Amino acid sequence: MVSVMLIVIMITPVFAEGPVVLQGDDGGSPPVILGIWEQDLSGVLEDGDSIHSYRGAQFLPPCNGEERKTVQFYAMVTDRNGPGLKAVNGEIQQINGSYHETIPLMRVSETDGIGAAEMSGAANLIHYSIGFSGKDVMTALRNGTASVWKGELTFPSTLNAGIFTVSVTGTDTLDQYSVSLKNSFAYHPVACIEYDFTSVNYGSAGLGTDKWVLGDDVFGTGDKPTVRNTGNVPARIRLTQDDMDFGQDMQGAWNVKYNARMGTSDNTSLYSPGDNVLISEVVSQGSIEPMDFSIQVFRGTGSHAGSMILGYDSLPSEQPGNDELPGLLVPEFPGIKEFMESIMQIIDLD
Ligand SMILES: [Ca+2]
Ligand SMILES: [Ca+2]
Ligand SMILES: [Ca+2]
Repeated sequence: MVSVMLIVIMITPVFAEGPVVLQGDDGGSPPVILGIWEQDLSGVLEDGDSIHSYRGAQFLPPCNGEERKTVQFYAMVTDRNGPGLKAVNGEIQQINGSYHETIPLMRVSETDGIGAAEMSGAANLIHYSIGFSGKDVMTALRNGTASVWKGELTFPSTLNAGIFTVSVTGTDTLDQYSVSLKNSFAYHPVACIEYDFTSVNYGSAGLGTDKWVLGDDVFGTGDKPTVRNTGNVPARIRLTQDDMDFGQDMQGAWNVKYNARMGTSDNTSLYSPGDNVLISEVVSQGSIEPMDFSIQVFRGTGSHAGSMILGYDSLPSEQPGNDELPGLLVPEFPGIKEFMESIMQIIDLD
């Protein structure tokens, strides 16, 4: 009896190919998740860290209207049963959030799997199970003792910014579960402010009268100004206008004044040319708000045109506790073209 046990122990290394993990018994040992990662469809694997300065994945909202955010989940799995792996599942949830999804991962072809693993490994995205190196895992993928599995999730761009955890588990044909492997990714806080107007036409007005252009809550009716936020944190609008060449009087007072308000608020911001105005109302993520603008001319004649510059400040996430989360970096320059937008303003004096 003792000698038989010894033979088993000695034989095992003789048949071993590659890392120790790939050895098992006749199928009775559970699968092992060797490594997992997340990537997006941006072409650079993670649009929140395109040069891969930070370990793991950092993502941004698409900032493109109704477009949703898609994240792909990959796992590299081994089991002595090889093709007898039955299922691989991912559980994704947001820390301090209500978002919680469980998705199946499907096996991808060996060629596709190896290609994806090489790219994500080079981008420092992969979280390996303790005891396994990238080299171990690549060897296992190449000799066919491990396989790559992939799942996908698409969520609204306006989902709160924050940290998401990913937990992947595999099952073999004997219904034995692997230990789950956990990772996390960041959905970076970015407000995506979009306007449906490229000009504000005050029309014709008399001197000294307050002439308003009223917005609506329909995005796409540019003659009635509207702003929306398709990002994942709230924002406040900033704006400044030039003097449309109305100039100043002898005492240095401007010959024109402006006013603006947003949403359903009665709060208005009265300002002069060159003032940097911060609208007090907040554009929440996912909301569509009307913007109203007015002009009052004290001295001048004829037609005037000028420019208005619109910008915004991102506000902290509405997600409670998100400000305490580690590793949630705010991109210094998110590369959003709407960050500052210059539009035309026009008026005809009666
Ligand atoms: Ca097994
Ligand atoms: Ca990264
Ligand atoms: Ca509109």
